[in-house]
Amino acid sequence: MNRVIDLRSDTITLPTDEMREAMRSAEVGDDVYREDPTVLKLEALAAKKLGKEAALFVTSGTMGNLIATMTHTTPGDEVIVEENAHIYYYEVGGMARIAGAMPRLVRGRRIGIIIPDDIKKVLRPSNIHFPKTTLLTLENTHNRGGGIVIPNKLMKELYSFAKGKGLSVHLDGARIFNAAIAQGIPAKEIAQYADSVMFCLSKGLSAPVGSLLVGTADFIERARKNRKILGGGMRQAGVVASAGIIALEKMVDRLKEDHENAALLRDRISKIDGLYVDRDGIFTNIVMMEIKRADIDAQTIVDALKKENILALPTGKNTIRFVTNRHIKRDDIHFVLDVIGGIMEKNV
Ligand code: TLP
Repeated sequence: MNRVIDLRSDTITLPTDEMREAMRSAEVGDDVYREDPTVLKLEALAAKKLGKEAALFVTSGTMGNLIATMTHTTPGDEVIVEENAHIYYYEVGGMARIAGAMPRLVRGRRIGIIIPDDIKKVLRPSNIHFPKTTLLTLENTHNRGGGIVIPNKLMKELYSFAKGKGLSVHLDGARIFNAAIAQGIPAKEIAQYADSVMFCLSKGLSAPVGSLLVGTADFIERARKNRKILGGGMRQAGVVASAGIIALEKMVDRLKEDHENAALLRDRISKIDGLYVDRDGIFTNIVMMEIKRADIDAQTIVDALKKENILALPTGKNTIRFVTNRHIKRDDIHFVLDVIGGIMEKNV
């Protein structure tokens, strides 16, 4: 059977042999008592890399974002969210259901990028009838925005605007290292423009499980309590944290290769008649392809790709997402481009 070229997500990446070996021999203890040396090591490393005082190891990005919202807000508070943000779009409404927070959506000029003026439009003055607005969430890189980076200059502007309005800022930095590599800066230069950051080990960095929430020591202490409420106290979690340490120490720099493969895919797709990919911005390992022909939809193309052992994700009636990752090689990209070209010609 031919190898499957899986471009549905970077979450599909498998742990490396080195990770598996580290997991087998990890020194562990009960992390709820804070006695797991490997978790403590991962948390210290994460805090250092992101330039924050402390970190908390959590099961997933979704849990990290939810804990951040619970920790920054009081139930009933309003949270400012870009309308295509993962935290709003793909996290099962946990912000409302569990944190009890009310999202207030902001629309930018393009998916994923908002500027202070966009937020100004939805900010309310103080009034007896209004909820308290306490938090702004940002996402960098932006998933539905096709892996677009919020340029660091804009991060700075958004952060100082939010602080001026008395808001806390949480960054969904599931792919913050992609944003850092794409801009040629350390991740902590991005993280300085947020009070808390969640980032994932289990995406392009290839760890099997886990995300981290970073912030001030006081914030993380309160977040730890909220993690316990959600059942996220994980006991001998050093088994998986050990892979996370390798993810952070050894897997960041290679993200560049994923970006190069995605850039090739993006450039070539944009030359195929009937297809469109936004190229105006800084992009990373996600390619969001739009179909501009009425006679063919996303599902038809995804089904045709599957017949050639290529997996991609329809994200709307006319959009398909491709995510490059460690298992995708340059030749795979050429093959995928040939197949897409063929599908578009055959369906004329
Ligand atoms: N995103 C997944 C799916 O949920 C769509 C993917 O395949 O891209 N923030 C962002 C920006 C994300 O892209 C994701 C995962 C998360 C948070 C949630 O992380 P997990 O899956 O660990 O809960």
